Amino acid sequence: MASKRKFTRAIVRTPCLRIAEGLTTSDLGKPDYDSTLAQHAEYIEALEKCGLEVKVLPADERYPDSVFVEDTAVLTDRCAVITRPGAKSRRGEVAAVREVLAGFYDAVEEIAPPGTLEGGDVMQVGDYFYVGLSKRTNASGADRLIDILRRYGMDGTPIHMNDMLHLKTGVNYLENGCLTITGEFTENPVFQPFNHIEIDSKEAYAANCLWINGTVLVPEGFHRTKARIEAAGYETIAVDVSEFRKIDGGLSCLSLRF
Ligand code: CIR
Repeated sequence: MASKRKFTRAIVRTPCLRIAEGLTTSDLGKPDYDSTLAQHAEYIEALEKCGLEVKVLPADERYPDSVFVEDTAVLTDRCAVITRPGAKSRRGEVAAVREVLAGFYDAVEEIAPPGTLEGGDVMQVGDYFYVGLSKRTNASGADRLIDILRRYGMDGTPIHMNDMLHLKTGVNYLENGCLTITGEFTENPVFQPFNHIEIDSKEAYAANCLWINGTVLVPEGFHRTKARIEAAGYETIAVDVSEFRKIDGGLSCLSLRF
């Protein structure tokens, strides 16, 4: 596909033994630890197939949700922004990510209190960032992020939302003017200028797809969505993340790309 965007690296974090204690709203049961490890390895392999060098952070037993590194930072080509997760049990996850990002970025910014922000609420479209006001990201966190982005020549806007966990639970940018989109976001005027690959409620989980260097990772088992994305001209890789789904995690949550 035509987008010139290019990622070269990703950061992921090994699932910890306490992953079954992760926050969840689903009724899909508890993740099985060995299966999460196997699926995580498959996920890393998919990132590598897309050309990324993957840095794997060690598991941290203090934080059951720490495998979902996406929520701990917002990465741009000019700066990294360390978040302040709205979920209190996740707040300490940022320390290890801050440390590793300091090795890759000269400019590392922070979301300061009373702001809260989780990376799953941030969707990048070029130099413009859509920031979901979810239960995890408040107006102060969104404003603070947008202030930081402006200092670096970028911009953004807050997006009101009702019932999804994160913005990217329901809308994801596949570059080339194209979004996967579902539920409450489908009719949002802000997203009307884009081409929509509308995901119906039966496959809503698959709206959280992940574009990497022209290939789209799609969760395993969502055949209609996969076919629609392929029909739009993308290569796809199906990745089984069913164990992470049990604690509300999707494909994008499992990595930071830059
Ligand atoms: C949580 O509730 O925080 C985790 N169990 C799931 C986080 C998913 N992250 C994401 O969508 N970016």
